[in-house]
Amino acid sequence: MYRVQTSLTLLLSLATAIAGSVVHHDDSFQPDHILRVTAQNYTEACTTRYSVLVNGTSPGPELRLTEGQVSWIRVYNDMKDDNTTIHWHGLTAFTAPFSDGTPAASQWPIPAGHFFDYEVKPGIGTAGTYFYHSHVGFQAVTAKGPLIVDSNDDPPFGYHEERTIMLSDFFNETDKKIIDGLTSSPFKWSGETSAILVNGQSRQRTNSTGSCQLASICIEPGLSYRLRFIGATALSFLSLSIESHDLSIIEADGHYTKPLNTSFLQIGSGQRYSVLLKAKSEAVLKRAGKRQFYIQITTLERPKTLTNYAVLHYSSGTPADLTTVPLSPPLPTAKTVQGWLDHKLECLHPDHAFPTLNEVTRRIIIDVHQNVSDHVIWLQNGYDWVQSFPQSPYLVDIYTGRLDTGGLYQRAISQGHGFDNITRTFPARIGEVLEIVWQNRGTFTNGGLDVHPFHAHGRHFYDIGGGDGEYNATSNEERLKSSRPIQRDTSMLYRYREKTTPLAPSGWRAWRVRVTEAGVWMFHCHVLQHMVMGMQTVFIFGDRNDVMAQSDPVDAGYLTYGGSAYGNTTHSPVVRQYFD
Ligand SMILES: *[C@@H]1O[C@H](CO)[C@@H](O)[C@H](O)[C@H]1NC(C)=O
Ligand SMILES: *[C@@H]1O[C@H](CO)[C@@H](O)[C@H](O)[C@H]1NC(C)=O
Ligand SMILES: *[C@@H]1O[C@H](CO)[C@@H](O)[C@H](O)[C@H]1NC(C)=O
Ligand SMILES: *[C@@H]1O[C@H](CO)[C@@H](O)[C@H](O)[C@H]1NC(C)=O
Ligand SMILES: *[C@@H]1O[C@H](CO)[C@@H](O)[C@H](O)[C@H]1NC(C)=O
Ligand SMILES: *[C@@H]1O[C@H](CO)[C@@H](O)[C@H](O)[C@H]1NC(C)=O
Ligand SMILES: *[C@@H]1O[C@H](CO)[C@@H](O)[C@H](O)[C@H]1NC(C)=O
Ligand SMILES: *[C@@H]1O[C@H](CO)[C@@H](O)[C@H](O)[C@H]1NC(C)=O
Ligand SMILES: *[C@@H]1O[C@H](CO)[C@@H](O)[C@H](O)[C@H]1NC(C)=O
Ligand SMILES: *[C@@H]1O[C@H](CO)[C@@H](O)[C@H](O)[C@H]1NC(C)=O
Ligand SMILES: [Cu+2]
Repeated sequence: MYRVQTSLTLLLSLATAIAGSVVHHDDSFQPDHILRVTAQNYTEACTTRYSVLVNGTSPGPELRLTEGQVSWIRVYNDMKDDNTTIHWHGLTAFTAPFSDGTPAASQWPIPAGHFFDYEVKPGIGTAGTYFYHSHVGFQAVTAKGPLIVDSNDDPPFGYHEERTIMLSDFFNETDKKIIDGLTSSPFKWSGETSAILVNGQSRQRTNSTGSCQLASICIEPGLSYRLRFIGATALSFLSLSIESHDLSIIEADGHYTKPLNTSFLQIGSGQRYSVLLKAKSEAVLKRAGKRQFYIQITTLERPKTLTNYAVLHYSSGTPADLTTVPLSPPLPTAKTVQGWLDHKLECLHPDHAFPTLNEVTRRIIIDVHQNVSDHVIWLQNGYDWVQSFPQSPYLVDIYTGRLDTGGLYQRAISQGHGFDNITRTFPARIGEVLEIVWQNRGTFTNGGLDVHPFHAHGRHFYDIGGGDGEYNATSNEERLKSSRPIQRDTSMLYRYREKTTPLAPSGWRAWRVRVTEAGVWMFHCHVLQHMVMGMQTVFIFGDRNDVMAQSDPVDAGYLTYGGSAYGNTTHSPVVRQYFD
């Protein structure tokens, strides 16, 4: 299974030999940004809930980074009894090896009372819309915030101002109660989202008791806006439209696109879109006799549809009315559009890096289905993956030599699916081009189906489409002849029907990925409930030599839980500077 290849002593001596880049982040060190994670009672949607927060609010503060520039982000875990990590969603190929923020995969979590310095360097050309969130348990339902990458150059589209619109779910139960229910026998579902929050705000009814309000997005007549939508829901797949306003999509998951006009957006957890919105003129507003327009947001694919609102408000002497909630939806109630934007959205600039079928070295089919026995779990090729599965993080095990990456690759290839069932990982060699197919199948044993927003850490994938039934590479290749796939980091696996026969194929989503960055990258459904129920996988790119060559040996302080790379009140961390 695991084989010790190198002693820790050797690693330590190597680290000493190049000690120049191992630095003590003592009192003189100034991080570029600081985030403080707490757990406390917090009120959203007129309801108080014990929640994990960043800087005392949900969402936490917006972070702005500049492409090509190194940022150190210090994350304090101010909780009393829980671990945390922060993941830079969408930026993950641009973080130092231990900075991806995935517990059990790329790092030991930050223990209570400790802090960790994340080193992040967004690549040139990655200016766009991202977010940060905890990757521990169910914390990301509240512990998250917008992350915007700016460019030193002007954006390729003109607009006067921008607004960030972060969408999340409100669940009334605590994280602990939700996780306990999802992992217990008998199974207890979390319940459905009780509110859709826009920038942390939601009001369910005009007569709701409490001071909660609808979110207000305030704009000026005549100006043009870039609206940055961030799908940071725990569960909800949302459809969103704005009364009397059309939108023009210009960015998806950090990639500029050719403008595409639409009357609505369909946003899964983990996805982001920027749109241009042309504000109405003063004269048009006068004729219409109104200065505020509802943003109507509807949950899709759930047993019960929830419709919530926010307000697009044209500033004037009078404040917006943020307590009147429509009794019935002013816009038609949205239905799922299967394969929305597939083969339609195009890269703004021609992208010559798309891997053709000839370049594909391996196709990996990942069958996903729910399995109901004493526990209800989600399986990938017959196996679930949860944070408690590995005894120590894979990346740590690669550095210590506990994980034999050569043997791992051999096993995975010989077992047929490219999956190693001992470590529950998909290893790949640098230079490979993978075609990865997520194949939706009916629940064992009742045939139920669900939709899943699949997210990849590491280098973004080229999305080569989705469809009903079972993946057919030949017919998909025909389809690709007339389209230019774009890169994304999250795309939807649809279900096409609510139920089928057990294990029958019902929907697929296919990606192509160039294996370039050595490291440990989570590929998972972004629905927090599904993650807790096992819907996660781990890709290991490169072997031990690739990982070491890329990053040099690390200080031993990264290799143990609460090690010296993790600071606390009496200890300043010993940190390896990766980029500078
Ligand atoms: C978070 O709060 C800390 C102090 O509690 C502050 O120093 C820091 O600037 C805040 N972070 C952001 C991104 O606003
Ligand atoms: C949070 O509120 C609950 C219920 O009102 C209460 O029992 C608990 O003590 C509060 N926790 C904290 C940390 O204030
Ligand atoms: C925190 O993480 C450590 C290391 O993975 C683990 O042993 C411990 O149980 C975790 N603590 C909690 C409260 O989950
Ligand atoms: C939220 O949960 C608490 C405790 O379970 C319950 O008392 C309360 O009624 C719930 N509130 C809503 C709005 O569902
Ligand atoms: C609030 O309004 C809803 C209808 O929107 C009604 O069903 C409910 O009884 C009202 N509640 C109160 C406290 O008036
Ligand atoms: C898209 O919308 C913009 C602004 O509303 C308009 O100027 C443009 O002509 C539209 N493009 C197409 C292709 O319809
Ligand atoms: C799937 O469920 C069946 C019973 O319905 C059970 O026998 C089997 O062990 C389960 N598989 C896994 C991997 O849990
Ligand atoms: C891995 O798969 C092989 C071949 O299907 C099987 O014999 C073996 O029991 C599996 N091991 C584990 C740990 O699941
Ligand atoms: C796959 O698609 C090709 C081309 O459309 C078709 O000829 C072939 O029969 C399909 N294969 C299966 C297994 O359906
Ligand atoms: C702080 O970190 C140092 C070095 O890792 C460790 O020896 C010490 O026990 C830690 N203190 C606390 C309160 O955890
Ligand atoms: Cu899912």
